[in-house]
Amino acid sequence: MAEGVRDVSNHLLFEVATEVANRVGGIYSVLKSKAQVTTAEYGSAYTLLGPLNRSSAQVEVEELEPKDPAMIATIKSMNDRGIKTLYGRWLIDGAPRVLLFDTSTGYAWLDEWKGDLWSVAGIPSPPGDSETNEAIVFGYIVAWFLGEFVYHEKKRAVIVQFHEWLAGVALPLCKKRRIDVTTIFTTHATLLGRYLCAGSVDFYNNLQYFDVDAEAGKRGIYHRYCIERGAAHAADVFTTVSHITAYESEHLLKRKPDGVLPNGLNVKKFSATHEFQNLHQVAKQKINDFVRGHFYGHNDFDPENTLYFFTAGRYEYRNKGVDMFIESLARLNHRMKSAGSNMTVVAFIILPAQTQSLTVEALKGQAVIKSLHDTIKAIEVNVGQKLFERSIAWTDGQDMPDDKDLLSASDKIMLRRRLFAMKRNSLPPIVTHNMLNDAEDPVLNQIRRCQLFNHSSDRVKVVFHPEFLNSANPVLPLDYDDFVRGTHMGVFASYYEPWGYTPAECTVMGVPSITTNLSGFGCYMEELIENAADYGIYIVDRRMKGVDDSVNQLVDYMFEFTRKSKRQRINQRNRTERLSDLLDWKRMGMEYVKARQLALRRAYPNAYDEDEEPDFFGSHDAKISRPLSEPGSPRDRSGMMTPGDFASLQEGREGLSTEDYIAWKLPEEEDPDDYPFPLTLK
Ligand code: G6P
Ligand code: 1S3
Repeated sequence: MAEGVRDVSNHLLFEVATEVANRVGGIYSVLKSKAQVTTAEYGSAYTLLGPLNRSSAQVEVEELEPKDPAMIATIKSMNDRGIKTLYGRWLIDGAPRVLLFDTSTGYAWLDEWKGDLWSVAGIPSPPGDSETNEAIVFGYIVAWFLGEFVYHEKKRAVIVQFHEWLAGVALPLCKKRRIDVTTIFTTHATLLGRYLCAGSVDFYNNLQYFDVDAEAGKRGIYHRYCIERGAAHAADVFTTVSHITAYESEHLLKRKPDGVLPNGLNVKKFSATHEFQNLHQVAKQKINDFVRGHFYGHNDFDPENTLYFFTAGRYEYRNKGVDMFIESLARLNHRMKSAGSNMTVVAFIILPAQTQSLTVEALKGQAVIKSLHDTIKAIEVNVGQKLFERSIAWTDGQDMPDDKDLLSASDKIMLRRRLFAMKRNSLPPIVTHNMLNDAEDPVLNQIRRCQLFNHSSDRVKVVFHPEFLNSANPVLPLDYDDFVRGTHMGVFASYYEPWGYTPAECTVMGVPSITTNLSGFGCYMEELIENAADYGIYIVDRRMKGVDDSVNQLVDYMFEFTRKSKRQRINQRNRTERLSDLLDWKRMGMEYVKARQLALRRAYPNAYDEDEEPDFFGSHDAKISRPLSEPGSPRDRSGMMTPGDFASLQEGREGLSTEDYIAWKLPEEEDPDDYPFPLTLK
């Protein structure tokens, strides 16, 4: 097919990733939350390609018959040669089409493909690395699919966007085989970055000096690194998720990204502010129930004066800043005690680790409180009944029914039993599960070192829940989103965080969060808002400060937060939630649109009137300025704005123009005094 013949305006889009309809981590969140805006733009011209994970696809995908002739012919041809596929609709907002390949049906060719990868791309693949084998088989199947697809589909241009190295093997193949598609590679982290940061190197100050091949070799990931680097270089357009990861990619992958595609969220706005505040209250009650059970026998702190902080994410102890979080909790505890604070902080650490089961103690805690609850309910009925009978029988001149006579002896015995069942000789536990490796677990060891043992005198209590949350959990029966809503603050002190969905999710739910200027999200917010802390976006400086100073800054933020009144917390939550439009895919997705425009331009320059390529990474120094009003609020700047406004892909001439961007205006502030719900204020 001659260059420029394909129809670029009526093009097709494929996105390739290993987390399509298969929840593993951040890429699943990207694809799932973005689906709505992408299908709104492309309709059935958009298909996601991924490996088939049967158990997850059973739940998330509804099988369909393909309608597009090229799709039908390609799937049939691959099925005829033994590759099993599942074509269908992903059952999420936007309902995008997905084509999932059963990679197990491609392993017959594994050795042949490994040899080919070495000869066409110089990428080695030593034996015994099943993750790499899977990436190779998936990559070859995707390249096979794309090659056949464009053979059948001769008219329309095809854009293929690949996410992360695990889906990147097809990229050098597309290039070598000259498959007539245009490609984008988006990396959500770099392999070397993740490994180096997890160790004890001064990563950011040495980025330009690393001997990348040697470092990858030392860590046994040279072949994986080759796939990642090969993918970055073979793509027509190379992008990443934040500026900090762009800088890292330039040095570690040796290609400067063409642009930054930040991650958005599918923001669902409530029509009134108080609705999300009510949800906070409802979810908080559920966390209160858990806390009462977990701390049975030691419930000497008032739920009204208790704040819930949490951190959550992939168990990368140093990269996700869990080390810094625990250290800062110990210092916060000391600070609150010294200041005679009447507040209590319960800090949750939600990191999936290897566990055997819930502990007996965790289960017992909930059971003990439930029995107490049931007993008191029964007593309530008895007392009510007695009071009613005494009142009916009452005549003028008699004494009023006396509350002392209302509790019967058997009620008292029942109550005594429950109270004695709550006696505990040990301290409330730190961890809710039996860990497979309790003695070596870094989180537990750090908690031991800092002696955060949940003593009554401690103002900071710790609960480590080493499993993802879900509403069927007998101990903490809440889904993650509901849990987040019920908390007061998320703390994500990351050292390595290309984007960071966790604080972004907090923001759209109106929960303040602390993040760092080493996370893509933190840098994005810092760029955009001068007075971010007023909006519940606290950013710890981990770039210019030493570790000790960063910890102290984190402690200051948390301590100041404990001193806020309820009204201040409510106001701040409103402000935080008002930022959520900033993170909506409706805005963030513009960078994806620009990347696709660029990919088309690069592959089919003849399809455009002018062949001058836009200026990538153009810089703007625009920033939402400090508010004129008191207290500070981000003011919409004059002109328009997207995340790309501060250095990312520039629009092509006949692509997007600035006028296409959505002007961002901070929603009007709602006065809490006007809320149709009672405020119990201090
Ligand atoms: C929401 C609810 C209020 C509740 C408040 C508690 O705003 O609508 O009814 O009083 O949350 O806030 P707090 O920060 O104490 O959890
Ligand atoms: C990566 O997942 P992670 O938690 O390993 O990709 C995410 C989605 O782009 C990103 O938010 C996160 O920072 C990266 O680290």
